[in-house]
Formats: sequence, structure tokens, C-alpha cells
Amino acid sequence: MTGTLITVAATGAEADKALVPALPVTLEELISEAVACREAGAAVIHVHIRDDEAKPTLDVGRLKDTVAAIRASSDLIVQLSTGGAVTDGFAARLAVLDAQPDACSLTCGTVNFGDDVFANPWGFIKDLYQLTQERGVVPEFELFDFGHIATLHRLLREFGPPAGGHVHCDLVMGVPGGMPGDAATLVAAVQALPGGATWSATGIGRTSLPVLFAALAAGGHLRVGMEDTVTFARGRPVTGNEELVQRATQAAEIAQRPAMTPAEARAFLCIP
Ligand code: KMH
Ligand code: ZN
Repeated sequence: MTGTLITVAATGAEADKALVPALPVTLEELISEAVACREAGAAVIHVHIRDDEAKPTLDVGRLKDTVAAIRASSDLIVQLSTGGAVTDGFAARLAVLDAQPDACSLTCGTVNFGDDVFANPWGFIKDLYQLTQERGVVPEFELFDFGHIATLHRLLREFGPPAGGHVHCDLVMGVPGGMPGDAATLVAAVQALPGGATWSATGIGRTSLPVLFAALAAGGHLRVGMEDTVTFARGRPVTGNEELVQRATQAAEIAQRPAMTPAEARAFLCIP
């Protein structure tokens, strides 16, 4: 049994800074959170950035500055979001790779996303996948529903292995419109993954703890962070990403699969 890969999804595109003051939206806030989360046990940071008005942006110049600043202040693996916000177009989402991250998210299908639609048609998925292969950016396959797993199989069948050669997935559970965040669903999803794939899981909102414990019990890895939940316990807002990472690290230690260092995570994910 390996250690536990802990990814922190620090900001996301959905939470409103005005309602969630602890959300890191400036570069300074993001770096401060990144350093604290690295100390607390995170090995990967999943990054969305905001503009001067704290609105989500995919501005490539800002993304490049963010990648450089994270690398200058920590050894975290930098995984940029290519999902962006539901309002982002496909060209801007492909251009994220111009910022030359270590890794990127790659969502394997369209999903209802609350009242919105997170659009990921096959044409976009295959273009993005081929771009990751050309650029040597290691994708993490984001799976919000069972149809996304079928599309992952198709992607690998038609276009071969990803950059680095290893398939790592993230089950994103509990999105209103996606698969539910519970242990039975997690086990069924894991059974459907391609052979040899490794996986993390994250539960959105109130599913964060059930999914965390189910993932550890099933031998998987963890993603936590304010992109996915802004409530630490019933009626108690999250004070920052660090406490979510600390809780994941403690749970992993209890499971006797302690948090991987970023160097161990690089080897595990085949990121040079
Ligand atoms: N913000 C969601 C619409 C990703 O980062 O790749 C998409 C998302 C997935 O967060
Ligand atoms: Zn994201």
C-alpha cells in the first residue's frame, strides 16, 4: 500500500470572495495558502485564478505568473485547471497549457452543474488530450459521472497513454447533476476505471467527509480544499485551506498511509 496523495483545490471558480472572505483570490493569498498547505501535507495544488475583481479568469499571463510564483515558494506539483468556470470558452481552456504547468485537469464529459452546464464535448476532450501529449503536461482525468469513465476508456483506446505514461483520475462526487458522493457509488466507479489507473476522490459540500473516508478505505487518494467545500463542520465556515489539508493528513495517518511528499508524488504520477 502506498502513502496518500493529497491535492489541495484552493480556490475554484464558484465561491464568491464577498461571501467567503477566507478564499484565496490574490496571488499573495494563493502563495500563502500554498506554503501552508504544503507544510500540512499537500503534494499537489489544483489552481484556478481570479482577476482584480476576484472573478475567475484564464488570463495566460496571470497563469504564467502564478505557476512561477508557486514554483518559487514551494515544491508543490502545479496542476492548472482547464475546466475554468462554466462560462469559459474552449479556446481559452486549451490556452491554459501555454502557462506550462506540471499537470492539468481534464474533464471527461459534460455534466449538469447545479443550474449550469459544465460543457466538455468529445471534440474538446480529444483536442485537449492531444495537446497535453504534445506539450508533455500530465493530465488528471476528472470524472464527475459514470459516462465520463466510458469516455476515458475511449480516449485511451483511440489516442494511447498520457504524457508520463500513467493514468491518474479524480472522482469528483456530489456535484448537483453528477454522481452522488457516497461509498457505494465510489466503489462502483473505482471498479469501472481502466486497469492500472490510480485515483483520488473529492466530495463536494456535505459529501466531503463521506467521500474522504470511503476513498481511504478503498485504497484511493484525496483531494480537499475550498473549491469543493467552504464548510468545515455544520454551521462552521472553513478558516482556510490549511485546516482541510490538516484533516486529510490526519485521516491518512490514521489509515496508516501517510501523506506523500511532492517528490514521492512526482514519482507516483510520473511527472518529471
Ligand atoms: N469550475 C468547474 C466548472 C476543473 O477544474 O477542471 C470546473 C472545474 C473542473 O473546476
Ligand atoms: Zn477545478
